[in-house]
Amino acid sequence: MGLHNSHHKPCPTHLQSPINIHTRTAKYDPSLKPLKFSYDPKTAKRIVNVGHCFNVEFEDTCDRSVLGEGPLTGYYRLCQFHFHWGSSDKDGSEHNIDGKLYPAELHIVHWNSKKYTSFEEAAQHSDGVAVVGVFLKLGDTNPVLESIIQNLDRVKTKGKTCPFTEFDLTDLLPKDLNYWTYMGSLTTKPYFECVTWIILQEAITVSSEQLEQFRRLQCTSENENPSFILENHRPVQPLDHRVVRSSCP
Ligand code: BO1
Ligand code: ZN
Repeated sequence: MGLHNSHHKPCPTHLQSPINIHTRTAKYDPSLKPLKFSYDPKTAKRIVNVGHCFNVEFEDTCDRSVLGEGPLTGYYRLCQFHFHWGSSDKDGSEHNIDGKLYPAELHIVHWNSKKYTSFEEAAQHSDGVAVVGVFLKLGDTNPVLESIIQNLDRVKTKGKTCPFTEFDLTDLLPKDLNYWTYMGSLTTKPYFECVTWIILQEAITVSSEQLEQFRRLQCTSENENPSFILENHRPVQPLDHRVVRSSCP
């Protein structure tokens, strides 16, 4: 009795992120629509050092900056973006592409404001959150990134904030908006399985000097012995039965 059930017992963490994306196994889905970014530069608010990274926060009390279409049903409201990086330029991204890591990865975080009233509520549902991932590859100094990095000495330690307004996030995106998509989780605590991941296939550039500025941020508060955010990327998690879909053949 019950033996026939033993090979599909419930698994509490089967939709975790990040993952390795095996590009040849990703399935082209012609029903996937192009992404529709509609960001208002006036919703940019401030930069916060949260200890494990820095968040660039946006006003998210109304649908002024939203992401729609793509794999999504309805519109998702922009709330923040942040980066993941590594202790050297050899690694740092969370998602891997065919086993390869990029030096950093941008995450643009949105929540389903049609169905839920806050990020915290949305994060408890599988259709609650949409994160756009953009890889950073080594190259020339990125001038748009530079406008953010210029402010990092004002949020050197954990808990510090500084105003950051009038920022057009669409300027940070690559030209080609083709993507891979799959269902997964937040990559930090509380690791909720609430995320429609949308990983852009084209990377943007970052210079080695700019990555060095990320590593100068401190995970400690002003009154503590300084310790630095040298790396903040989670290792890849099992894909299990999930299928990664591609917006292009
Ligand atoms: S990520 O994009 O999967 N790396 C990710 C991981 C954790 C969060 C967001 C994105 N955390 C949440 C916090 C909330 C906060 C929200 C928006 O970010 O748990 O407290 O409101 O900033
Ligand atoms: Zn992230």
